[in-house]
Amino acid sequence: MTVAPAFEKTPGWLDWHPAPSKPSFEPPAGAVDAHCHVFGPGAQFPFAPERKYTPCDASKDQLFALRDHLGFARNVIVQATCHGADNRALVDALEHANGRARGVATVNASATDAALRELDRAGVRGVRFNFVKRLVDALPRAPLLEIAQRIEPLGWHIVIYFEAQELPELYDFFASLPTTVVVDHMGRPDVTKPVDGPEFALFLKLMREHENFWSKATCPERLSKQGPPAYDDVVPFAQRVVEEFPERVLWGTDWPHPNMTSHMPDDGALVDFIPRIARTPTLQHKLLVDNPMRLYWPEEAR
Ligand code: 0GY
Repeated sequence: MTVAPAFEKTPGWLDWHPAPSKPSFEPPAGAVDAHCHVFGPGAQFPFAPERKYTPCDASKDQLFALRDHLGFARNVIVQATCHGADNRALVDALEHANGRARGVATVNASATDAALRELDRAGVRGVRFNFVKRLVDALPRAPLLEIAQRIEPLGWHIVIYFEAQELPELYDFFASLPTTVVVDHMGRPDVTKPVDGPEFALFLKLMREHENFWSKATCPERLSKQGPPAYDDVVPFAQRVVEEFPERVLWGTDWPHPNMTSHMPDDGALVDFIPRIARTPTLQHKLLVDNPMRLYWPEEAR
């Protein structure tokens, strides 16, 4: 007898890589994978009714096994839109991580102070505002500002996800945010455009003029038009961010790589991308250890 899965994943969705290679690059001791997700399992933690896609299941145990395989010590698990503002799968993963994971949640303005404190207790240290139109319906600004003001006293930060062509319209709103702000995937530049061109210049201006802004130098597999295995066209963009803002960059796998339909990256190869964008041991240590520890485990950071 076959048992129907609780949720049928979106057609064309690629399952995460079943056997990632062992990377040649050895991350420094204490390295943090600062952008990854857990999905479901859907039978235990149902996906949100308002979701724009249905992923494959990707459990906490699979994530922790990948962490160990790649040579990382900790994870920052980011709530993805398919779970909406239901953070139960995230909290479950944090509670079973033996202190080795922290989280970024999605919350509504209606969340009570007690609910925020409970997320904090579980290890949540930030909220994510997602502006990518294929992932979410448009978000009104007023409730986002209200959430920003509510999470500020907890010492949390805000993670923003948007695409480069939306930045001109969003710029002033972003600049008004009161906390540390972390930009996902370098603001998703169009890497067919010049790294010195006006589009990426606006993102660099945001980073230069607002010292509360950080960036993840992540997702070559999403941004590249040249594709695997080298993702060469992403290197100049990521190098620029890592070298100009060495104290304000993070790195992560993005496992299990939601919405990838072109190819499924080998997470080991993604780890081998790190020394191409952070070209010295000092830069690598900041990117993988010092910076994420300062943001997510400040009580342990030196
Ligand atoms: C990512 C990227 C994606 C998905 C989400 O929350 C999400 O659903 O962030 C994407 O499809 O680009 O960072 O996980």
